[in-house]
Amino acid sequence: MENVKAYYSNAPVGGIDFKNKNINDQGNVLLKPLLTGICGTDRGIVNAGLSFAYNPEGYNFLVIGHESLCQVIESESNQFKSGDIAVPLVRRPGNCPNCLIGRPDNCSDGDKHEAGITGLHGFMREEFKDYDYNLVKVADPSLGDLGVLTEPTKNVVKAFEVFEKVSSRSIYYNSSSTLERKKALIIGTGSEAFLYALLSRDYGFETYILNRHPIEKNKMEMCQAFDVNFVNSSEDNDFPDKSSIDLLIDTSGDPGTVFGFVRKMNYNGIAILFGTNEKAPVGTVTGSDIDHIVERNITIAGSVDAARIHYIKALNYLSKWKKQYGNVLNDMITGYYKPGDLDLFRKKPDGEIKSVIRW
Ligand code: DN4
Ligand code: BGC
Ligand code: ZN
Ligand code: ZN
Repeated sequence: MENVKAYYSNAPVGGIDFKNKNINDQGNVLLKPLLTGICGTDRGIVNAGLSFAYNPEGYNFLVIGHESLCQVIESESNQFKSGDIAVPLVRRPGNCPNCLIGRPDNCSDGDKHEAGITGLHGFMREEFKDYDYNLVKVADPSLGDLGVLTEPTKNVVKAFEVFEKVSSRSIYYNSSSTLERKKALIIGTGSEAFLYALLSRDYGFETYILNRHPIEKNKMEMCQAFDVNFVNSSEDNDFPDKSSIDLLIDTSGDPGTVFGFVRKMNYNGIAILFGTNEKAPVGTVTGSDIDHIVERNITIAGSVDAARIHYIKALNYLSKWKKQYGNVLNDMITGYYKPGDLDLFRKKPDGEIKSVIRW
């Protein structure tokens, strides 16, 4: 069984040999990217701030781009035809038990790969090949360009799966069976933070999104449209006035900020750490912080990536939100750029929620 790669569902046993090959040479579907989203991970790789990223074996470079909306050009698969719109999966399984059951997002030995991030070339190229079992079809034509948000949204859907599992350890919902007046605080105001805010509202949380400076007009308007409250932590030190945060989601990776708010969490609170920032200043956790976490049964969980099911659910959420919020949702894409606009990787454009490259 050594070196045999097994894949879930209809995927063949003995799939990609990762050694000396890359994803773009193999597959039964030829794809052309339409849009590529840019995120904190891409900027981390380009600016040498992500130590876990590495090149494919045998290469001294990595093609980046993991948030892709593609069109099928040619297909030898009966599941796709030319003209179909598809989103490729980022993470490709290794051989651990979680990878073998279709949950490489929960890989138990780290022997997996991520396109455009860890050991596999990504999708920022004019065309590439992939296998049908690595592609999720975008069936709703009304989504249009918003299909490019499938990849970042899938992370959020998985993190809420973590929330559901942890919250089931005790009675977390109100006796009215809802989450009304339960407080969710999301740290950060980037694309992932706004997607978390949308899903948090969907669950019924009273939702707050936070940064340590004011946010631009377009973001304020988006908060209003989504019924989300913005907190500027540099002006409002007292938020929340008592320990009342039921769900804390961090997209900043800043330990000082995270533990500042863990101190303000409610009984049975759940904190999900999602942001990574190797350059963040060191934070302090005190004995009374640990006391607070223990005495209140607070859980702090990490969440990374997502599985195929979360991409499918992400597409359903995006279709639902498109109906609910109309063109406001389109405003999540704050800028279209060309493949050669390299400044995009060094500096965030003002008011950026999601910048995309149009091919
Ligand atoms: P992003 O747009 O850079 O979002 C980070 C946000 O955090 C920005 O709005 C920052 O504001 C804000 N921020 C930074 N420091 C603080 C602070 N001290 N207090 C409040 N807000 C702060 O990146 P993204 O939305 O694309 O991704 C968010 C994070 O999640 C990144 O660290 C990614 O590496 C990570 N990520 C993880 C996964 C996964 O686990 C997937 C995708 C992304 P400003 O500094 O821009 O003003 O699967
Ligand atoms: C991607 C995830 C990936 C994570 C860490 C994120 O930007 O969305 O799929 O697991 O980076 O590499
Ligand atoms: Zn990303
Ligand atoms: Zn694994």
